[in-house]
Amino acid sequence: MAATKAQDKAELLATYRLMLRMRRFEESLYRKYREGKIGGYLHRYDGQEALVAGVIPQLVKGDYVLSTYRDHAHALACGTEPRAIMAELLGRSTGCAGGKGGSMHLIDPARGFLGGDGIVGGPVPIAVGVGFAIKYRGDRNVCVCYFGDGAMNQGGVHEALNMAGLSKLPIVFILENNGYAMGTAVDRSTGQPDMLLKAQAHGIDAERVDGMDVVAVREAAARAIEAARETSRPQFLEMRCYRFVGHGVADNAQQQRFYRTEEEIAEWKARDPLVKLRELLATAGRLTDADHEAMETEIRAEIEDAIKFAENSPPPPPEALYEHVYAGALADGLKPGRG
Ligand SMILES: Cc1ncc(C[n+]2csc(CCOP(=O)(O)OP(=O)(O)O)c2C)c(N)n1
Ligand SMILES: [Mg+2]
Repeated sequence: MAATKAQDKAELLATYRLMLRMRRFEESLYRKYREGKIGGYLHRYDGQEALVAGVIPQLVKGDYVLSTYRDHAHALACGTEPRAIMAELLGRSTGCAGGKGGSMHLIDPARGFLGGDGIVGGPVPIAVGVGFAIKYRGDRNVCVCYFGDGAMNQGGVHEALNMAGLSKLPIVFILENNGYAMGTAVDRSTGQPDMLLKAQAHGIDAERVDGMDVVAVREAAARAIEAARETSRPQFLEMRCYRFVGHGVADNAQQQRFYRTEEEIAEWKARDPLVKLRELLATAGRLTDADHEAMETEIRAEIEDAIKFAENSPPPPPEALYEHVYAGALADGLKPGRG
């Protein structure tokens, strides 16, 4: 793990707490899924927490975040209430998307979180629009856009990267390179697995980061965010990481055997970013076992509260089907009873 200055230790403790919340939240969602309380898909972020916890807390008011369908950690880091996230996953009207989006479509515009996206590569062209708006209005903000290695083979992603590079838009692109797009390894899906070359081909500054080391992520993110904010040059960070669980809930241990080995999974789990950061903080005298237990208890209570809130909330009413589909007059025309 990269060395860190003493004054950063307090922030690292907050980072650790956030990562632990993400991990415990994912575990609770999986339990709810198995109880049959969550419909549709569920993609967990276990193992990749550093990519979000090392970046989003460095943003300021007015900055934006876009994510993929693997979006629970991003929402938590943006400050979306756990109650609103849990209720969304359980399909309740109190969810952050009114219970109509589910796991892949968390959203919280008031906190700058412009949402998850079920379309592979979908957030990248949207980030170009957001980056253009920031620049057009003369704001000093940035847009952070997350996407996966599989998205790097999408046509729209390259068109968007080209526009960002050409128009010098204040975007930090974060490639969550976990080595696989569902069951397809990176080197089985592209003739050029060097992701930095792909970004640089569009005139974008690019850097590779160890996504298992949250200190390294924080440092690279600080540089990239400042560069995008100060110079409006887009930045691209390829973060090497690994998802500890299957692609989605349907991708169980048996299915994963078709594309990755037990040894490979064990090697990456030995580099668990939570364990590494806990060790760093413990060695620095910043996190005792008792502190850790207290943190766990608080987080457990927060999750139980979110579950209770969600389970006591009603589902969206049938007429909500007509809301948030079209804007303005067209939407009014579609309301039931209006012809
Ligand atoms: C345009 C599009 N094509 C295919 C899919 C089906 N699909 C869902 S996730 C996925 C893999 C994407 O992998 P990656 O971008 O590496 O993200 P990861 O799941 O590893 O986080 C695919 C092909 C989709 N959702 N959208
Ligand atoms: Mg991937």
